Amino acid sequence: MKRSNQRGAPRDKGRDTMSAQSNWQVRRLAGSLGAEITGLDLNEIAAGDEAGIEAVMAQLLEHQVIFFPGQKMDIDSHVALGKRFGRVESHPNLKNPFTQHNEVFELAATQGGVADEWHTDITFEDQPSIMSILHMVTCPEFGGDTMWTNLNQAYQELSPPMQALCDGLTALHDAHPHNREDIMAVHPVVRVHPETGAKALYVNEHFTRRLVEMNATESKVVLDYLTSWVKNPRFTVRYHWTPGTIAIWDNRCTQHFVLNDFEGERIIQRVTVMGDVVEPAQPSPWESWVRPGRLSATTRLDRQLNRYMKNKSAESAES
Ligand SMILES: O=C(O)CCC(=O)C(=O)O
Ligand SMILES: [Fe+2]
Repeated sequence: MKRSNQRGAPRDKGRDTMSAQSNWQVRRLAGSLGAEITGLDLNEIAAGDEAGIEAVMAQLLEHQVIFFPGQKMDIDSHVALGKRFGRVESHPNLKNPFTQHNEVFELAATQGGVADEWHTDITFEDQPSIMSILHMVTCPEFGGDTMWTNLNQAYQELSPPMQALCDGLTALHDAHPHNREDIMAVHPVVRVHPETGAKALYVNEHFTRRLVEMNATESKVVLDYLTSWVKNPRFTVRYHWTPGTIAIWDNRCTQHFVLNDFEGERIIQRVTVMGDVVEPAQPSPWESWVRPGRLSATTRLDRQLNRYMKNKSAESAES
């Protein structure tokens, strides 16, 4: 049976998985999520047998974001590690002028690459990313920490009436931060984790634009509330980087945010595992909002949603 708790869910570990991690030291970093793991070489896991990958996945499901300090990974091994978990892809919208590897995405602070708005990666796609694997290549002497928040806990600590409302909603996401408002996807506001069965509050201030079943002003108030609720410090962990650290996070139940409080360069490289299917807590019992009445100045608030709905019905008519 699937189990769910605030921390994600430890899954039953087979004997091989247990022995693969018998020398690991796992140190929890906060009450809500996050653990630092030492005593292993991720290069060996990338090249090794299935038990090592299973063990990493078990730790990820339990802690939602895991950190491996002191690793010495080159790009090939980083990509190989990602491929052990699924299909890897570079960033769909952002150009990557810094590396030759097209599966790797690089962010350099001096080129404007600081992700200082709370988000889950790539939620503007129909099938967003399952997990991200980050290599901290260059980090500042002070500052530049990254925070993660636990979206299972954020959901669980909503009141029952708010949970019931959210369970039946969906939300429109777009790639506006990359100047691509035309790339849109609709996802449930509450999703069910395919492996742990835990429900997560799946809206983020970076990519989520609109609650589909509500009018625009209701949507704004509720979405503002939910996207600020997930930032409750009690749901978070904050990580201070050292060069060479590898972090792996589960995009199905977390958001993250970079503190833009540093000087000089900060470079990260990311391999992104794709192919997520977003399962709702329940099908929405409500129709999508279509603003009744004639066109007016406030019609602009519904224009993007209407465009999305039109595109979708054109697509389904074609197929
Ligand atoms: O720079 C970081 O710590 C995280 C950047 C980020 O948002 C990402 O790689 O998805
Ligand atoms: Fe990100």
